[in-house]
Amino acid sequence: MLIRSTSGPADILPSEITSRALFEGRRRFLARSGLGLTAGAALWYGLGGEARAATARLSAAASPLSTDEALTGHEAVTSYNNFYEFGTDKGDPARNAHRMSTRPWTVTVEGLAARPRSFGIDELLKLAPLEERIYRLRCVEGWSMVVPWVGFPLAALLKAVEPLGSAKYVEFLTHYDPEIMLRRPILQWPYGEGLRMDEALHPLTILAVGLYGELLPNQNGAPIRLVVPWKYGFKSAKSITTIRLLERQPATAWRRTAPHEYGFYANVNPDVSHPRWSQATERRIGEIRKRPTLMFNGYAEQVASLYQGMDLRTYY
Ligand SMILES: Nc1nc2c(c(=O)[nH]1)N[C@H]1C(S)=C(S)[C@@H](COP(=O)(O)O)O[C@H]1N2
Ligand SMILES: [Mo]
Repeated sequence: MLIRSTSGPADILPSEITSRALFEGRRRFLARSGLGLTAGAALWYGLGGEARAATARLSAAASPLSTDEALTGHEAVTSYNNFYEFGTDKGDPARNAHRMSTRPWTVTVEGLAARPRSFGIDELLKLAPLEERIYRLRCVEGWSMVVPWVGFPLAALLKAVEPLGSAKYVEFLTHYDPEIMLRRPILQWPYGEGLRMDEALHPLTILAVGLYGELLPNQNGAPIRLVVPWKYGFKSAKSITTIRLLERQPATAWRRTAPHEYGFYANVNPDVSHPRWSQATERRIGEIRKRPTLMFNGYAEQVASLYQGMDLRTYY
């Protein structure tokens, strides 16, 4: 359930703005007590020079698939980003992504399905019960975070369009607007990613619409992005507009650019180095000492069976 205030800043009392500490404390309490999560928080957008307030409360049930590791702070999660359309420095997306308008927004699901169709974003927010999924995110660059996403299984959306038996892969294409995004072809725009159908239907694979109980900030891929926790971050395409069901493996943005460095599978694998650096360890944002990287980012128990019999050096 999503409640959005249509009122302006004058109507919002300071007491209604839930502080982060309070939010976290309440979330922990709810998690401990086994109750569903009802997170309240207020977002302040700096738009066109004047501050505009919008309350965006996402109500989501705590998922048993969450990790209980310490969360990376909200500030780091929303200011240390990769979203190359808005620039290649970690701070660029937070500086520039406010230019993207995320309402109205449509996601078109097309290709090999019995009922292909488009979904408005508000429809997607109600498609399935929202859950809070606390997942590790590991970037191929060697840093990692723990993020409290709010979202729903991608499988719920795919089932709604009834994939045909011939659909073996799912392609994701994201928003590209040269008026507000980089024109230099650092990657081929729009950003594309892909999953095999069994990966796409896996219960760990979600479409996220929020984090920390709030609607997604633009720099994190508003209004809807993929999160595939056992794969490197680059699989988790942001600001999705098109989802295609295909018979053949789609091309993907990073693989097009550097096929020897970025494979289709992109499973977190400490045994297979990136050609230019090791993937054996990672630095959790906020920590100094590196920690060992776990196979499938720690989700081996749930996903290793998907890759049985595959040589993970060939299919990296
Ligand atoms: N559209 C788009 N999606 C993207 C990217 C991008 O450049 N463009 N970067 C990817 C990479 S490399 C990572 S590590 C994650 C980072 O997600 P975060 O900024 O929310 O932590 O987003 C992924 N999704
Ligand atoms: Mo990444």
